[in-house]
Order: sequence, then structure tokens, then C-alpha cells
Amino acid sequence: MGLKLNDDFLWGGAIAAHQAEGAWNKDGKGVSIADILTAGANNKPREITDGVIEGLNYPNHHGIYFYETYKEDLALMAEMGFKAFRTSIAWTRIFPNGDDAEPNEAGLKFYDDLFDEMHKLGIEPVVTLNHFEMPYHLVKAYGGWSNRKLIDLFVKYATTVFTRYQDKVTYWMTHNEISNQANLTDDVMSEFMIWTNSGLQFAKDTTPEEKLAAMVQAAHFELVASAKAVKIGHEINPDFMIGGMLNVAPLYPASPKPADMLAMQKARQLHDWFSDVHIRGEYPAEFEAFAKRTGYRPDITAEDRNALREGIVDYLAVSYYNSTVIKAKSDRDTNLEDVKGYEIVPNPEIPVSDWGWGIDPQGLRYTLNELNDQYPDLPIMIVENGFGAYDEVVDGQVHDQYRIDYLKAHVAEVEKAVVNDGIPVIGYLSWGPIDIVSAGTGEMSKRYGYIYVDLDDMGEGSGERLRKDSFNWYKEVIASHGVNL
Ligand code: P53
Repeated sequence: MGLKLNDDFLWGGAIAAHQAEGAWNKDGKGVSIADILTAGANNKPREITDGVIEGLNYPNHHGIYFYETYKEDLALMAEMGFKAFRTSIAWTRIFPNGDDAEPNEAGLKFYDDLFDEMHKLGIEPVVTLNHFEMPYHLVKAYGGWSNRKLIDLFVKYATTVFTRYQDKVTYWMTHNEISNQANLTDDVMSEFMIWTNSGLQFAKDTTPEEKLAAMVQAAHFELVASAKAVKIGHEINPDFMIGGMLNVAPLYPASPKPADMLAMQKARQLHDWFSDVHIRGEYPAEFEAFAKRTGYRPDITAEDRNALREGIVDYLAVSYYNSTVIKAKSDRDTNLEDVKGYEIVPNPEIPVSDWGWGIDPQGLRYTLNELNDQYPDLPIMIVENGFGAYDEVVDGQVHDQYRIDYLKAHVAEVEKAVVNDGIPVIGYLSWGPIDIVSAGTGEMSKRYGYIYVDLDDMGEGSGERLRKDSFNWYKEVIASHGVNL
């Protein structure tokens, strides 16, 4: 038995445009940074190619054809009783190159239809402005977010869609998982995340310190752009709820050794400044000291600082998948800039998924409590959580008890956080309620859905949708307000 949540709790699911829509070059859409990512595999990173190269497998080009199938797919979400559904607007449908003088009407029209359909079904849209899919032209012509000009281009895009959908969308968030790019302990993943967050690319011999410096400056521009968008959004519609969005993974020390504790704390602070800027409008003290010591964020103006203070967010949107264990590489002190001073090590206390992601439901309750301690009473929406797993179809059925187990355990912890700990969690949107292309690996076979999609890693298959066992499970959870887990 779970604990009952209020009627207005936003149960639902979440996707991103580039992982689902396909139609990558239809109706005037421009090339995004996701359109030049090849398919990787479990343990094989995706490749960033120089433009679209004939003959390579680009899974985001087709996604799950959601651009064409959204009506049937949303009907299945409604059948599960979804109160809310999160997706992103593909920036490149609205401004194909990012610096176009006028928006693309066909792109704007698509999201009008999508949001109208959701309202018809009684589903509240929750919309991400920038989910790993900025226009590729902004990388080529401007150097991605290393360029201050991106602030105005993003604000123009945000203003356009805020204005257009002001009566259709209340819940927004600016940049998806803005702090992922601070995961600098692993070279391959850090390059990938600095690409997906900021559109930055590095020469082979770039040092971790140089990457950190570039990331910190780019992230500053992203935060200013976000804050300016928040301010304008509130002018357009004072009822807008505009959030900052972060992946939250609790960090545990590898041992009670003081050096591990300190390394864990510094690793955490290397992420926490993003949320402080979003929520408090200020960089925290230890970040300012780090920036001063290293000179890594040379371009910050008084006007920027003012913009950050004027654009604080209304709520915090978080994704939660796993927890991380941090081990100091030596007994000496770790500072914020010592990204190679610690490493991520496995947690022997918890099981892992087939992709090596640690399964830690209690870590979710712990994280929600930590966030509420840090930012008291700020509404939190869980906008991603889920279990990427291989599924097998037998006689048209998918018996995904492993997924139900994962979700059940996590939802139970959310309910304890709300009911027993008094934390203002306003929604739970699980990731990929329908199977979509994995962001990290480009695989279709890393599936999160309640709804199975018959497509494989090469994009082959009928595209048919099937209800998995978890579909009926989640339907019952929603219908019982979280009681029947
Ligand atoms: P996939 C890394 C770490 C945590 C969350 O991820 C991440 C990533 C990037 O892969 O991304 C979020 O598909 C992201 C979604 C993504 C989801 O987690 O690699 O916001 O776009 O699909 C799950 O299994």
C-alpha cells in the first residue's frame, strides 16, 4: 500500500522532442545538434559527426514518428489517466537556424495542435524550451554557448513560444539538466554532455581544466539566458510557472575518510551552483571563490548579475535515476577545480541496471529532503525517473515486472517525502512513458515505456504500439492517487 497523494498531484510522463518526433527535416525544421549524433550502444558512445553524413545511422531522424502519431500516443497516455505530459519544443522547428529573422509558422502550428490535443484529453502540458537540441547552425556560426550572442537568440525563441502558447501552457522549464555538463570525471561522457548542453567541441589535446573553464563560461551565458526568459515569461503571463531543471543524483562518500567526505562535498558543489543561480539569483560563495582563483568565468557583467537576480525560477524540475559514490584520489584536499582529484566508484550496496545505473529508490527520498533543506518550500516537480531495460515481446505481451518493481519502489519514496516529510512535490512524470530513442546511447532497445514501440536500434520495425504490464500498473497507481502500488 502506498500513501495517498492529493487530487491535484500531477501524475504523468515525460519525453523530449528530438527523442520522439522524428521528422527531422520536415515542414521547415532545421538541423539540431541531436540530428548529427549517431547511434551508439551499451558502452559505446555516440559519435558527433560534422553535419549529416550519408549512410550513417542517426536515430533521432525518425525517433518514434511522434510527429505523425502524437494523437494515438496521447490517447494511450489519457487511457492511463495522465494528468500531465512533458515534452520539449524543438528549437529548430521554430527557428531552424537559431538566428532567423522570423519564426517558422509550420513549426509553431505543430505545437499548437499538440497542446490542443493534450487539453482535449485533459492533460496538462509541461514544456522544456531547450532539451539537448539547439540549432546546429548556432554551433557552426557562433561556437555554441561559448558566444554571448546566444543569450539574445535564446530569449527571442523563448519570447516567441511564450507569446504564442500563453493560453495553452502554464508549466515551463528552460534548459534540460543544465548541470550535466559538470560531470567532468569521465572524458567521454563529459565531452558528450558539454555537447548536448552547450554545443561546445574540443580538440583532442584539450585538458580537463580547459574544458571546465569553457563549460563554466558557457553555463553562465545559459543561466543569464534562462533568467531573462523567466522575467519575460512572467511579463507575458504572470501565471506561468517557469522552472529550472537539473538531474539530481545524491553523492555518497566512498568511506568515512575525511578526504572522501570533502571530495564528495566539492563534487556536489560543482553541481549546486546551477540550482543556486536559478533559485536564488546568485552564485554561491565557494563558486565565486573558485571563479576568482581560476579566472574561469572572465565574462560576467553587472547587468548579467542583475538579470540573474530578476529571473529566479518558480519551481525546481528534477530528474532522478541513480546515485553516485565519490572517492578522493589522494588524502590531500580537493578544491572545486580539482575535477581529476576524485573519481566515481561503484556502490557495492545497491544493484545496477543493464546499463550500469545504480538502483537506489531511498536516494530519491534523501535527495528530495536535501533539496527542501537547501531551498525550503520551493515546489519540486519530478520530471524524469524510470528504468531503462531490455524488453521482450512474447505473444504480443511485455511482462516488465522489473520496471514495475523499479517504479513502485521510487513512487513509494516520493509519497513518503510528500506525506511523511512534508516536501512540496507537485508532480511525478516518469521518463519515456512510451519507448523512445535513448539520449545517452541512441538505442531504441534501452526502453523506459509503459507502451512498447516496435522499432529496433536500426530504426526497423512496424512502429506498432503495445501496452506492457506496467501500463496497467501505472493506470491503477494514478486512479488510486498513489495508494495501489
Ligand atoms: P538515457 C545522463 C545522466 C542522467 C540523465 O537517459 C541523462 C543523461 C544523458 O543521457 O539524461 C536524461 O536516454 C535526459 C533524457 C534521457 C534520460 O535522462 O541515456 O533528460 O533526455 O533520455 C535517460 O537512458
